[in-house]
Amino acid sequence: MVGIIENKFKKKLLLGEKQIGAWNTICTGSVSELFGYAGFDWVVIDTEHAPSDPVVALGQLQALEATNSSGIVRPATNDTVLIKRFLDIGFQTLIIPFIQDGSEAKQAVEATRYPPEGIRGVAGTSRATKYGSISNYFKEVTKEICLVLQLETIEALKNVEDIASINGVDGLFIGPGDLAASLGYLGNPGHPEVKKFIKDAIIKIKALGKPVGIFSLDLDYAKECFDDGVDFIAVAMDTNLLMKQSKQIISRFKK
Ligand code: 3PY
Ligand code: MG
Repeated sequence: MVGIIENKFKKKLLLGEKQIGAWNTICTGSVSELFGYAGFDWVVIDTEHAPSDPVVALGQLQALEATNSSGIVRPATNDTVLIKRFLDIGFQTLIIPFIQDGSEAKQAVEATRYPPEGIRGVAGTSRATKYGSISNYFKEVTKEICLVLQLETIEALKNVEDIASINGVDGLFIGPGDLAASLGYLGNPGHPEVKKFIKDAIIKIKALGKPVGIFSLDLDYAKECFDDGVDFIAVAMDTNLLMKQSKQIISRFKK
């Protein structure tokens, strides 16, 4: 019998250690482990905006586990059954998109908890329990689960106090792409009005005592966000890196 697996990402979050991450949308373990070996603290295995599902994400998580990087899954939606499936295959940290209010936050928390605190279904020999080898899994699992909720609309930020007050919410994550759309600046997350809104949101979330994360491929802006108090930032995405680098190479040879 073995003990519960420590959630390194959550531990660092609680210690206030800043962490940088990568967004993995090319759904293969090769890319996940590449990001891990490159040295990112965490990697989001995206299934919201990527052609993926729990079967594919499992291979990506297994690949990442050979590195020092923490695997985080983003389910396509705040769905109890999907969340259960990702937990059962061994994800400990989840980032749930489009949380709009306290009741949706509560629903997400309950999906990650066994009764009586929640409604997670029970599987005794899942991969999460090392197929029944983790003796204290049911008792200890909650403290190693890290639930991050994405706030990406005006509505969500209006309800940020309610969302943050739900017990079991470990962190909040700003989605600049969707937030920009919600503010009327579709495709322009770098617009000054969006940045101003985000800055205020960061201040609000920090005042509520919650760790806050964000996604930004603009590295100067990402550094500013760190200075403003953001705890974890995704600063790279596989498709973006490949496309950018490919175009740069081609431009050396073709006008
Ligand atoms: C967004 O920017 O909307 C995202 O979901 C990515 O962080
Ligand atoms: Mg989004």
